[in-house]
Amino acid sequence: MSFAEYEVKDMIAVITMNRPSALNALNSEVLDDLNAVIDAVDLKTIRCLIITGAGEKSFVAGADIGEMSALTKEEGIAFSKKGNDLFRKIETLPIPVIAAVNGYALGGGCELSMACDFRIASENAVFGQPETGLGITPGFGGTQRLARLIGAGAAKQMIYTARNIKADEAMRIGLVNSVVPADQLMAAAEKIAGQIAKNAPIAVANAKAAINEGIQKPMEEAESIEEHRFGSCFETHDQKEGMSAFLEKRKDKNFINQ
Ligand code: DAK
Repeated sequence: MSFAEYEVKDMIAVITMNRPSALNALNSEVLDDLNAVIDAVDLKTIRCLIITGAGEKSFVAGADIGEMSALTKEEGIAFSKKGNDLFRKIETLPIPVIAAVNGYALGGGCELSMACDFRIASENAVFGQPETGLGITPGFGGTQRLARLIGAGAAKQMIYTARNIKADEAMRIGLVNSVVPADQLMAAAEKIAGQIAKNAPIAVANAKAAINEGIQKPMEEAESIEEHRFGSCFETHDQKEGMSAFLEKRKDKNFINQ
């Protein structure tokens, strides 16, 4: 049994964090399984990845507090690096990753969702960075990604107070893109994944990289990143196919990721 179940539906893959006895909390084994599954995603055929949690109560309730409680400083750094490297791998995958947040997304769970391209939440989703109440700072990118997503002021309030917020508040502050009833969450995520999968994967990958890389840079450098990413779509099969389809008034497009 894996703590990260993997399922492929056509061109869409779903990873289900699967440790329901601990609300899918991330211990070293869970991180290793997630890492192995991410490495196994066939990037030639899969056009969008969805990450969700097993059960109806929790996406991921954070890093495993039991395991963390006994860490030395050195082990703490190694654990943080393990999570950071994995989350960065997810963030920079050349396919979009949607977090379908089906309950608690706390600490490392909130951070995992933020390493995804965007978040769709069920009405019972709860987000939070409870770390300061545990005597630590967020360690899997929370101080950085939360501030970039919702602004420094709102991120500081969430992190300093360690207060959990419900889905409607997460929506209001821009942490999630939409909120749907729990029984419609996967259908909603798969619908968006299907819309993405219809488009040219090379263009989607370049758009993702342009946004991710450009957002860290001053506008002039960011524009240069965009120009290169734009240019690298040209002379591909999919650019010719997309434009030919428009000019020929064809609805069907055959994008082959080349
Ligand atoms: N770790 C380990 N076990 C957890 C867990 C977690 N984060 N969250 C829940 N569980 C376990 C509970 O211990 C319980 O196990 P049993 O007692 O049944 O064996 C089971 O899941 C069910 O949980 P509850 O009985 O507590 O369920 P409730 O519905 O009453 O409450 C809850 C649900 C999510 C509100 C509550 O479980 C809770 O507050 N959980 C902890 C949430 C939390 O604080 N998460 C953030 C963890 S800190 C770093 C690297 C990483 C991080 C930080 C630094 N560096 C190395 C620098 C990340 C930190 C975090 O993520």
